Amino acid sequence: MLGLGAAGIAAAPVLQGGWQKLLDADPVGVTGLLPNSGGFRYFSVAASVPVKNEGNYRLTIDGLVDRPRTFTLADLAALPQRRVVHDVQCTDGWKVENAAFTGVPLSALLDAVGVKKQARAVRFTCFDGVYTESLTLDQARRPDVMAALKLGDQPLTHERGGPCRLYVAPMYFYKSAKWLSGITITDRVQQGYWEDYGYDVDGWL
Ligand SMILES: Nc1nc2c(c(=O)[nH]1)N[C@H]1C(S)=C(S)[C@@H](COP(=O)(O)O)O[C@H]1N2
Ligand SMILES: [Mo]
Repeated sequence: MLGLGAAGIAAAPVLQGGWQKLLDADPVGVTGLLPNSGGFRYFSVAASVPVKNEGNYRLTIDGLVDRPRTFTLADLAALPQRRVVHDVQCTDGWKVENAAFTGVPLSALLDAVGVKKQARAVRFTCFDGVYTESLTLDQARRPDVMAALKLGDQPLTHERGGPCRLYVAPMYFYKSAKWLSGITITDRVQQGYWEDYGYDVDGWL
């Protein structure tokens, strides 16, 4: 839809209602035909988001840890990767079946920095400067929770939250913070962006 450009944006207020109905019904799989979407719909609560790449991307892990550390994209790519295939589901009703995310299990990152005994939760921040999320430490250590670098075996695009996003396979997609830039280990769960508007902190599918 973004690819429709200025003409599309000008027509959007008129078209939006019908367009959305078409997407929701998806009679011929039209969402899958939108350029590069793969069935995903673009979400961002920030008006604009900087583009980051191998050169300037950083992921900082701090808080209740023994060895706070900043990872480059190369650091993350050098760690053992896990591929998880799972259905992605947004609370808005759209769904992508059998999405394949690949990345570094969060448990490996937690082990790398050494989590202190009093730690109970993990807070995630993003380089859009706005979005936040959180998990309990037990949830964060699940094998199907990762700092994802790839989708469908291709580098994660900016639109999908690249170069690195959180992916929490067993929960609604709002838990999967895009443009991940910070992980802070805390002593309690601090609710995230959408949870301040009433979403469940435990967003199990
Ligand atoms: N940084 C950031 N992460 C985010 C969001 C957002 O607005 N900003 N939206 C969430 C919601 S509600 C959904 S459904 C998914 C959408 O991801 P997509 O744009 O790759 O489809 O990202 C989640 N993570
Ligand atoms: Mo969502």
